Amino acid sequence: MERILSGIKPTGQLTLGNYIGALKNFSKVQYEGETFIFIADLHALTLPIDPEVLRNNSRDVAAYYIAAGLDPKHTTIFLQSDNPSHSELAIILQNYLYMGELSRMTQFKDKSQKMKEEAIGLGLFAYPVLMASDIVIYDAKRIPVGEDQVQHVELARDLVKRFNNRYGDVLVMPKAEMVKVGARIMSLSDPTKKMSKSDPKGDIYLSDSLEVMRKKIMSAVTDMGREIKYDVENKPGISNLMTILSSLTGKSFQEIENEFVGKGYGDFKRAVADAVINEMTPFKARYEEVIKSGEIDKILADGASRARKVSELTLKRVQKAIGLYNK
Ligand code: AQP
Repeated sequence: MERILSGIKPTGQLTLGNYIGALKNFSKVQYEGETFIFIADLHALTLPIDPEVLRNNSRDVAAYYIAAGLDPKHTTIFLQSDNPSHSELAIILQNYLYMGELSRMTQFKDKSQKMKEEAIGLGLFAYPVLMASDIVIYDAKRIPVGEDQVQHVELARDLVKRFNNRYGDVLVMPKAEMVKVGARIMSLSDPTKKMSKSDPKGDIYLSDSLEVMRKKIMSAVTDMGREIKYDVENKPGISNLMTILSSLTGKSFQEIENEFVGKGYGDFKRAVADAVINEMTPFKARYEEVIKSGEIDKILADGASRARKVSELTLKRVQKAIGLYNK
């Protein structure tokens, strides 16, 4: 059985983008392999975060995983910080990725852009090293991610190639995979920018009430004209809303265009809001149940112990291959 691995950083309120590009897909693919889904709490430290916020967000991400349908009996759900093998492997693998390639990563450039150089943490720069370790430590082949994380998986592939060229067939080659529709949901206030947890405007947060979600969709930025047409260049706002509608209902862009011939933006936005609310109503109810059930800590503890068993074997294999004494 192939291993599938992914994670989400508990850096802020998860968005509809995280739901469509990641969460919903995780629960869809989980039974296609041996699946590991973690809460990337060490990655969340790469930018300043309040300890209490980090703790609460971490619990929330776990609850959202289960609410989205991840099955803890099948899928290993755990906190990254509960498995020290990730960090141990990162210390080794950092020697096989180079400053030049790390400095070319889009996420690093975006996040460090407005910072003074002396304030940019080493962790932010080395983020892809830890991410490569998260992946290869489980011999994971399939990495379901949104579009923004593909570049990091590509770098992990470069690392595996480099490492294996030197030491033989030690690491398993991973591959990023994205949902067909919705791998990059854009901001509702600026549809040329990705919908992001760290952007206070233009996001639909999974924690928003259903009424707030509807209001945000009804006031989403749209484009000139009144035609409902998928055209990212000339109609980025409508195209983004069509992507949301398509990913939640399974309707193709053509079907949506046909359905709204002769209708205006108002009718279309109402349909998008209905689809989001339809999806979010049971999801949010399930989230509340999970939080109340008190089952999260046990799921995370069981997950961590399963994860550690698997990753210790890879770590040993790597240590032995590179010549660490007595491994
Ligand atoms: N807008 C999006 N559309 C589709 N997929 C998305 N993802 C994120 N935003 C969208 C995917 O969600 C997974 C988890 O994301 P992450 O927590 O690892 O990091 P991020 O979402 O890339 O970070 P943000 O939202 O910019 O917020 P910060 O950096 O502040 O935490 C990933 O698979 C991601 O692709």
